[in-house]
Amino acid sequence: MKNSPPQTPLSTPALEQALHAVADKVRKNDLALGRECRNYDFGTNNQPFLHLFHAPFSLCSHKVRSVFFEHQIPFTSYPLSLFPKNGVHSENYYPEFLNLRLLGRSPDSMDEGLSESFSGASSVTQEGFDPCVVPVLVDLKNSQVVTDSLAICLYLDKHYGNSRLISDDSNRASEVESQLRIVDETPHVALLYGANPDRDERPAPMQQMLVGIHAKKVSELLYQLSELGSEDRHLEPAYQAKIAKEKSAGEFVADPEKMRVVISRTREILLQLEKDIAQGDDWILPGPLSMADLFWAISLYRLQWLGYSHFWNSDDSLPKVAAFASRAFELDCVRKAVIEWPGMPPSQHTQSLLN
Ligand SMILES: N[C@@H](CCC(=O)N[C@@H](CS)C(=O)NCC(=O)O)C(=O)O
Repeated sequence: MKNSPPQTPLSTPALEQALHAVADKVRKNDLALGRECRNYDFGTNNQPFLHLFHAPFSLCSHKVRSVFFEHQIPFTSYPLSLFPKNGVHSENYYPEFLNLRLLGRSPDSMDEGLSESFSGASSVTQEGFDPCVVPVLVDLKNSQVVTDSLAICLYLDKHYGNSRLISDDSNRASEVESQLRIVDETPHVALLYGANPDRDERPAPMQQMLVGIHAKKVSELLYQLSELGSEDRHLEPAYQAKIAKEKSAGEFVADPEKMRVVISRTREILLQLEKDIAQGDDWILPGPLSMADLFWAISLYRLQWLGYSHFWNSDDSLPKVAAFASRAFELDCVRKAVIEWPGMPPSQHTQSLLN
């Protein structure tokens, strides 16, 4: 399974050094970005040993934050700016960040190249390993770096949540995990970066911000490449792979036919979800709340944010999905980690959920 973290603990001093190299750099930017990096200690008053590098609007970060909040696992939060802002370059492209992230590349993704192409989703199983993305979890207690949102969620649940959101029962665990994979393979990235060629309903400020975004990302990557010191030359292939991926993503989302395929694929995924919920009761799977419910809540919230909730809302088209969404958007962990998280950009499609 490609979502497994490295098994062998890393050397603690090397890990602490890599962690502080990124943390020190991003802390210097906090003032310029008006950003609060803080400890969520959930009343323990202990210094958390889990450190999360993430971003306010990143769907992969939403999944991880919701698991942290559902289990009330203490963590130190470093929200990164993924786009250049107020004179600060994209923080996820800093060499210090790539060095940290590459420490967490799982053994089963080592034999494959870095991700260079774009399918519309962000699943590591489909796309391969991207060295320049959030979230990244650093666990100083177990000396581990975990780099994929699904892997991080499974890791947190297993090590710090008594497997409550997955289950100790192997049949149920595999049902939960198969739902997690469906969400992971839903083309959320294409739906964000690309317009619906027939009716673009993404919030206007986001539409404007995304004009020429892939070229801007490439220029940020070229900037970091040009500034690379001799000690970081080993990162050149990682930057080159990301440049190739961003060029491919830019071409993908500019192609109306590809976007139509992505949209109709999303609709099919939701039709299947309707059938799956019909087998259960209140949640996606029968029984207690599972990680599948959190992932689907986050996926549906993103789709609604982007203007795609007509898939389940219009003319009572998918009533089970609609009922699930209303219930799931009330979950405390989803509200705290996603809907009310500071820095989430507004959307006219989700405004009513904030009141
Ligand atoms: N498979 C990875 C994908 C991570 C990913 O694509 N992260 C996005 C945000 S959701 C990102 O950091 N994008 C910034 C970029 O590509 O420059 C995961 O699930 O963690």
